[in-house]
Amino acid sequence: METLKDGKEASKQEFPSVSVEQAYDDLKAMRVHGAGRIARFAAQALGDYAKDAKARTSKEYWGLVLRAGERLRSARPTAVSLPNGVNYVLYGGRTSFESGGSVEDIRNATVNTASDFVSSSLDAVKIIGEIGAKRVKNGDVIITHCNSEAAMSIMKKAHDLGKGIKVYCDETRPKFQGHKTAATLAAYGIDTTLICDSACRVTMGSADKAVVGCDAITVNGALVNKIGTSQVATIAHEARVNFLVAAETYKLDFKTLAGELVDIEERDHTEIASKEWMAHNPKVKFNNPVFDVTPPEYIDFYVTEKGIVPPGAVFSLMKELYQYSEGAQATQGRS
Ligand code: RI2
Repeated sequence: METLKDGKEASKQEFPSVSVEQAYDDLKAMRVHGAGRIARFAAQALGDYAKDAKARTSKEYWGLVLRAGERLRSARPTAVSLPNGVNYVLYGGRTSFESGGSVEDIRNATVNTASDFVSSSLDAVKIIGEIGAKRVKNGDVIITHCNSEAAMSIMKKAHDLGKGIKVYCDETRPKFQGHKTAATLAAYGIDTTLICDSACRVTMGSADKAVVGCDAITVNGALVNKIGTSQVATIAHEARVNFLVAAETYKLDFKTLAGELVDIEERDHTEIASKEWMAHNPKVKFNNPVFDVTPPEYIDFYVTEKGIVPPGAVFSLMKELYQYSEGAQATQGRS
């Protein structure tokens, strides 16, 4: 526990307190990554900003908070957890603003909602582990992709239950987040093997399940996740290996309900070739999309904190949770 300025004690924060601009830079440069982590990081930064922002009127104060939220939301386009997390925090402040709250009322509502979001996000990852681990059998061999806290929560819980699992992590080029997953799972005591991405098909022959994380879920139940996920899913489908997706419900992409497509982030080309190599090969062009789309037919089910959700049930879940979306707030004249 640490002691805050006002003398109250608080649990240690997951991230250091930073300004909105610093948070934007950290998100953009992927110094903080992982869909759940970036949502919590942005929610915390927005809550911290709301705590200290100075304004004479409620309208002025709320305008500052909205602009800070907009800045954070724009840092990364694909992982919908980021705008959803920010929108959730704004939902609290907006309710107070619209009911005529004072600056202090809106401040408290925003700060409290930010902290609610962070704690419910951490709870969701834990619950996903508990639910997902029930679907893991003793001795299962699992293949995973990239670095997902929610997916690892399932594997860690299965390990805690003594299920004796073995995990293959692929490297996940170009940023090699699979190395982080392998290091984390091995340190946790799980039998872990790192493979290169192109060894996925060879390895799938001995796998019982593929378990991956999620950056966004579309209205038709498709998964948007780190580039290469759809290859893992296609290979799992071919080998009749179950494909499970660990996803908190704030990864539902509500704008797909209104017909919009998910914007796939294209990152710097130096992630796939050095500047020196580029200079030696000036005729080569580069593409570096960092997410891809796995169709619902290749997904057995999503493991969410609300339970198991088959891809065909995503539409109903979106409707149930729509009130928290940016679209719902805009429709109600709240943006
Ligand atoms: P959790 C990551 O994106 C990966 O694509 C991972 O599968 C997904 O977020 C979900 O991660 P990035 O931020 O929320 O590394 O489960 O681009 O941790």
